Amino acid sequence: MKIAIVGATGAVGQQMLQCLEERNVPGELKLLASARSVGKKFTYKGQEIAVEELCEESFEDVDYALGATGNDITKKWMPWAKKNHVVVVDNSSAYRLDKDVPLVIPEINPEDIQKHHGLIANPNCATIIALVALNALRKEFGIKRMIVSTYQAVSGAGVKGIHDLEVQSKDPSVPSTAFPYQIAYNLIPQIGDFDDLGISKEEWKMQNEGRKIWHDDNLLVSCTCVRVPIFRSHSESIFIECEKEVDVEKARALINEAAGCVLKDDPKNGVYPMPLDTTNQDLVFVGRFRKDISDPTGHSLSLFCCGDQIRKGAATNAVQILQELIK
Ligand code: 11C
Repeated sequence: MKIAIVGATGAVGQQMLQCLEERNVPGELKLLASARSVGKKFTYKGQEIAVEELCEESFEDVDYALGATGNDITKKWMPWAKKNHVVVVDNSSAYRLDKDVPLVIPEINPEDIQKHHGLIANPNCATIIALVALNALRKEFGIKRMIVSTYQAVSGAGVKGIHDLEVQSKDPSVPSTAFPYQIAYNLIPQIGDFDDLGISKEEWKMQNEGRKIWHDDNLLVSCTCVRVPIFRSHSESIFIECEKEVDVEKARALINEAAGCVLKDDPKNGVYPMPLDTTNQDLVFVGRFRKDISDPTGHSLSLFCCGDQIRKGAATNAVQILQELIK
């Protein structure tokens, strides 16, 4: 069995390589990237693998592919993979909302994987982190509406984002390459282009992808996405309005048992989720539970969560899907 990582030299592609090794996924590995990365070598399971140029013939000997390229490049190579009957798990947003493409978080809707026609999409990182944190609460209380504010790390914008923060932390006058403004010592309330409603592409993903993953076309989400000067791990402040009255103690107990979650909720003793603590591991930390005091019905809950968006928000989630596929 041969697995290809397409976009192997980027932040997500490199993390996919590490996750495949950590999880001891069987099979040979092929690393594909653009011409300028050809010849770069990476160690996988003790062996050096050279990066090959992504081209039409790349998929002839490949069984599964993990996609870590942007939308435009993904649309170019997807027909090449399809022609060779390669089963693809793709991290771009190019096909996420297509009807015949399952959009999967393995802790939530693993059964959708089997409905694939050669392509399974990995959700947006902020969506994955929020939905993993909320899934058990949704099952118990029923979520009607969510208000989410994200605090998204620069590595969500890839290696250029990491470079901008590193360089600008020392010299703020260096222009950004990944962001519209200086990111060091700043916040930027824009991730993706805005539409006529003033909502950014990233902000739409939480509702559109959330509806598809939870199979709930009535889910309502208001989202504000903000880029913050943090290297790694996205954080999210979340308000949920539920069908049933919520119980804070019950919520804590549910998160304590929930797949993919770690309960971090003892604020008086300084215990709450923080992005430094979730960096370079696969679980979503959830805490700061409190009833929303502005809702007298008691149906609303506020919380805070953090997760490593390159791991669980991208590479780990894709590798988990692959593991389900080859099980
Ligand atoms: C960011 N969430 O932090 C974005 C990156 O839809 O997969 C991933 C965009 C996506 O900039």
